[in-house]
Amino acid sequence: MACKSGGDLKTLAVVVSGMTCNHCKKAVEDAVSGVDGISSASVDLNKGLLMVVYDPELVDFTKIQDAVVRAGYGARQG
Ligand SMILES: [Cu+2]
Repeated sequence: MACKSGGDLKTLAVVVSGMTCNHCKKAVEDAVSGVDGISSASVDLNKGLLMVVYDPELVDFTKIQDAVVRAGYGARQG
């Protein structure tokens, strides 16, 4: 491929702890969405799961985890 942008995006499931309501859901989604290389972040509040679509050349799990922790929640790889 000649074009380097729009590379292979990956999907990651992150188990997020400490979320109790839609405010928490939005706080986590907003925090992770703001990280460079994140294409989309959506929380399933019932499952306590964050689904992240990301560019592995720009961001890794540690950076995603940092964003979740800064927002006040816990994160581990699911
Ligand atoms: Cu909440």
